[in-house]
Amino acid sequence: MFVDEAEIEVRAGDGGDGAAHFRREKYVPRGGPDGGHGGDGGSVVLLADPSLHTLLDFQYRSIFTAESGGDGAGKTRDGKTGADCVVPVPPGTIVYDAETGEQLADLTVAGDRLIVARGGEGGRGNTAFATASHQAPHFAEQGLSGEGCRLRLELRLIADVGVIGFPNAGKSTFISRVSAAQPKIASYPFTTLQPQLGVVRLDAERQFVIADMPGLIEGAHAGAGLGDQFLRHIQRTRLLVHMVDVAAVDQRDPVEDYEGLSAELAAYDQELAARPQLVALNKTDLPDGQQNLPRCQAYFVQRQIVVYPVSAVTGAGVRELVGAIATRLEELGPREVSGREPQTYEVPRAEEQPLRIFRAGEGVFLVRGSDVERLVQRTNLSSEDALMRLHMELQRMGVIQALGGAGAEAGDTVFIGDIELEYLP
Ligand SMILES: Nc1nc2c(ncn2[C@@H]2O[C@H](COP(=O)(O)OP(=O)(O)OP(=O)(O)O)[C@@H](O)[C@H]2O)c(=O)[nH]1
Ligand SMILES: [Mg+2]
Repeated sequence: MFVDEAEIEVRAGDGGDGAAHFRREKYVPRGGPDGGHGGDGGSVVLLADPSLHTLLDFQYRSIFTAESGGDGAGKTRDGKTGADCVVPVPPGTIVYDAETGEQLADLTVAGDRLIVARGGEGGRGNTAFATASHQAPHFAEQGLSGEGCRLRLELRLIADVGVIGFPNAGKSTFISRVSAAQPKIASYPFTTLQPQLGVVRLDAERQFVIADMPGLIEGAHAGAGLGDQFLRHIQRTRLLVHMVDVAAVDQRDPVEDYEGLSAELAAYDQELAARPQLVALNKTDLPDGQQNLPRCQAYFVQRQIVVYPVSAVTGAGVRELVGAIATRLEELGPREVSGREPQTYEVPRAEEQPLRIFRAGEGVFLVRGSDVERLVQRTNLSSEDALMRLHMELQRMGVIQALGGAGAEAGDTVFIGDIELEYLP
C-alpha cells in the first residue's frame, strides 16, 4: 500500500488582554471601572474535505496559525474572538502527535473534524475585579497563550485510476512520466510484480492517484502469468486506462491484445470489464507504431471508442491523455464514502499539574503547577495593582507559605513557569 505522509505545525491564537479602564463622562469626576474582556483566540481544526485526495499540498505549506483574540477596551467593549484556522485534509487522513507518535484521530468521513490546538482564553477586564472593598481595580488579566503542537499526517491512498495492459506495453514508463513514482522499467515481461501507486498533479485543484498494475496475459483470471491476485486492487478504482503496445514490439497484434485482455477482464469480473475505460495506443514513436496506428484507430473509431495515441518515452500525447483522465474522473464524481455521520474530535488536554517547588540553586526556586502558571501568565507584571493581586492569590494558593517551607528567604529569585519574580514573604 502506498502511504502519503506529511508533518505540520499548528498554533492556536492567543487570548486577547482584558482592559483596565475607567468610565469618563462629562461632569462625573471619577467613573467606575469599564474595561472590557479580551476575546478568546481561534483554534486550529483539521477538516476532512472530499475535494482533496493527497497530502501533497503540505509540501508547500506546513505551518498553520489561528487568529488571536482582540484586546478588551473601555466602555466595556470586549475584544473580538479570533477566527479558527480550518485546515482541509483528504478523507482517510490519520493524525498522529509527531512527538509521542500517539494516534489522535482517523478522519475517514467527509466533514469529520479534529480540534488540534485550542485557542487561549481571553483575559478579564478590570470590571471583573471590582468588589465592595476594592472599587477601582487598576489591573486587568492578560490573555492565555493558544495551544500548539506538531502533527504527523498519514494517508493510505486508494487509486482512482488503474493502468492495465499486456506485459511490456509501457504502463510503468507512463506512470514514471506523469507522477513522482519510480517503478522499475525493463524490456522483459512481468517487470512490475506489485501494484504501485503514484500521484498525478495537474494543478492546485486537480490531482488523482494512479495505479501501475503488473502485466496481464490471457488466462490470467485462471492464474496464468502473475495470475489474478492483484486484480482485486483495480476493483476499487473508478477508471481504467487500457494500454496497448501499438508497435507490437513483442510480435503480437495490438487489436488482438485489446480484445484478448478485454475478454480476460470479463472472465474475471463482468463489472470490472464494464468499468469506464480509456484506451492508450503506446509506442507511437517507433516506425512500427506509426505503421499500425491508422489501422488500430480505425478499429476503435468503428466501435466508438476514443483512443489516445501516446509515446510514454518521448512524452508525445501524454498531456492529452492525462487531461482526458482528469476530465473523465470529474464526470464520474467523487468516490462513495462510508455512511456514518461526520464527527468532531478533540485532542486530549494537557494534564493538570499539581503545585510543586524545586530548589534550583543558591537562592533560586522553581515553582511548577498548572494553576499557578496560568495565574502568572494572566498577570500584567508592569502593573503594581496586578502584582499586588498576584501576591494575594499566591498566598491564597499556599505558594508563598510553601516557598518559605522550602527555605526561601526575602530577596530570593523565584521562577513561576518562565517568569522571574522576587520572593517577598
Ligand atoms: N519506443 C518506446 N518504448 C517504450 C515506450 N514505452 C515503454 N517502452 C519500453 O517498453 C519496455 C517495457 O516498458 P515498461 O514500462 O516496463 O512496461 P510495463 O507495461 O510496465 O511492463 P510490465 O511491468 O512487465 O507489465 C521498456 O523497455 C520501455 O523502455 C514508448 O512509448 N516507446
Ligand atoms: Mg511495469
